[in-house]
Amino acid sequence: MTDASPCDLSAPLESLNPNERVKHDSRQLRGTLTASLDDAATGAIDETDGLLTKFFGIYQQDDRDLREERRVAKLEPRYQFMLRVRLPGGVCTPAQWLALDALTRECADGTLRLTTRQTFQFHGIRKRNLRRQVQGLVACGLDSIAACGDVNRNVICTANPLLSPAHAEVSALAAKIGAHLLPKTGAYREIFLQEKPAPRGDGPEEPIYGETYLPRKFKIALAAPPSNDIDVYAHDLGFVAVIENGRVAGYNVLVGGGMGMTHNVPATFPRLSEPAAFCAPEDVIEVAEHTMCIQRDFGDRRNRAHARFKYTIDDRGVEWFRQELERRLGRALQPAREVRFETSADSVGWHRGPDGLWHCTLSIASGRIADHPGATHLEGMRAIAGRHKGLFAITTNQNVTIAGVADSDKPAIEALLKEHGLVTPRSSSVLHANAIACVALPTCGLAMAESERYLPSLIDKIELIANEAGLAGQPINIRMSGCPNGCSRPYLAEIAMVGKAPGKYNLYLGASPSGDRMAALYRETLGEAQILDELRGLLHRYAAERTSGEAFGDFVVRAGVVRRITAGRDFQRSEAPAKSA
Ligand code: SRM
Ligand code: SF4
Repeated sequence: MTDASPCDLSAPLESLNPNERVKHDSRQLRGTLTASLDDAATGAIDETDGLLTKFFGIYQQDDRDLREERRVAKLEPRYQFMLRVRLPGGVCTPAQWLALDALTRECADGTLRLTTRQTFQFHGIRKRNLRRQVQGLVACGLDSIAACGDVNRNVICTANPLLSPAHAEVSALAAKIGAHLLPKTGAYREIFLQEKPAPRGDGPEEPIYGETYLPRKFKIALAAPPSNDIDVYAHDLGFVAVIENGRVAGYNVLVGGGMGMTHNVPATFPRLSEPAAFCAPEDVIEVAEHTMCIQRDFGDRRNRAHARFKYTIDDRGVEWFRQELERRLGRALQPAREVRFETSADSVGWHRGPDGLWHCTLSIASGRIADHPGATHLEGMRAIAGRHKGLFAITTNQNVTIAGVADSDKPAIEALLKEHGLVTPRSSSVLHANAIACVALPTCGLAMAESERYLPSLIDKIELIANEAGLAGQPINIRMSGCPNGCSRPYLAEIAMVGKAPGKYNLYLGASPSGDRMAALYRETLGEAQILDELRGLLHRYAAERTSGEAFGDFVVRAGVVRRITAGRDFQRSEAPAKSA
């Protein structure tokens, strides 16, 4: 199916981004990683090896809260590692939950972090514990291969495969695509599991990726309408299930989405994916591979700020892509079909599925599961995992669904939720439930402002204003990112704060609640008091002037508070007229 040739590097390596040389020279991601891990003189690894570990879901970080103190004490930064789990479709078993829980207490910082792409992150792993951490993961049937790096990442899909046969089909396909596009290098097993190199045939070790992998990360998502919980338009490649009579008839293929940008650099912009074609379920794997390989061959390897698939599509057009895809497939595809999304939100609380089983979606503040006095969430989830017989499904809104609970097991789980403070007025609030905050400080090296640690308290204040305006219970999705990279997909929020400097955020407004229109910049560089002042005026106006059923994001666009964004290219152009504080 794949073009047999590995990555076509027609340009000399020297003319490309330096990361291309690192990948090329790494012997399929081996580099000098073994020596780096074995070097006990430092808590860090070699810088070049640090680029390679990303392909294994591992980032070197340091605790930014401790930077100054350690600098003054003439100590090296508090180096530590973040590890992101590869969790196809965001689903794990209770036994796997228990294993992850034990691992974070043994090797990491004693917390589990649910990410905006349906998986777990561990933070604070010291170098000496990295191998143990990976080995523990593999022992429970998981790993972290390709969770980061210039490869196809975790394939995500509408949460909870137990909801219906169509959901199960979509979830199984997500896992299949992920497995098909997994890098084949033996480096992970050799370095972290300390296994002997596996015997190889004559072919290349990476038949799809070649020696330089992809120009940049590549993200695939599958949506089961009417839920757009996975924000399908934010992905490089999206498959939207066309569901007929409860079964998946095929998928619309969407290409060219992505969120990242740099403040005030208009050549960088978030962009929503566009429909390119419709394909049958049995064609999806082939379409996914060819699409990824089109990006492998045409993506910009000179400039990493222009290397995502969204720029390839924006520069060349969807029609070019469709023709190139059909050329590689050797057949024509049908046009995309009509689909309708209602919301990107999660429905928090208990819901009974058509098969009679219960599903309980828990709102987890900023996705962090930890133990605090009166809120022993890690311990509570451990106790639930100890008796739950179904699955855990992570949502991209950083929540978790305890899926597939029988009538007879529900009271005991409810009691544990209560005992461990997992259900509170805050967690039942619609504003909190669908809020998303990226990790940001203290671990993210790119953070310009707080996010995870700050958003819940800011939402408490926004909620008071909303209640005072008569909007209690009105869902509005609110997202915060510590920098413009957009890990919380803020440009798809009705209200978004994007970090600019410590304590200062750009305020974006006006995405649609179904995730098919981006927000626009409203004000720049605001502190908390100014954000709350602006929102007070707008929320009161919304309460007074909204039409029946009109969402906040739709209102601010209709009322001309912000412009309607119709193309990624226009996104940063809208920044110019916004008022700074
Ligand atoms: Fe992200 C980089 C965290 C979802 C766009 N992201 C990072 C790094 C690894 C920082 C770094 O490069 O040093 C962050 C690690 C922080 C930490 O301490 O853990 C980080 N991204 C996250 C997570 C954990 C946020 C969260 O709070 O959940 C999400 C992990 C998802 C996962 O499980 O795979 C996460 N990142 C996203 C998303 C959302 C999505 O994919 O739906 C986006 C926007 C969509 C997109 O890719 O366009 C996103 N992250 C970025 C970017 C900008 C990429 C770009 O095209 O410009 C970066 C920076 C980069 O790649 O250079 C980045
Ligand atoms: Fe870090 Fe920026 Fe992503 Fe937040 S949005 S996790 S600050 S890279």
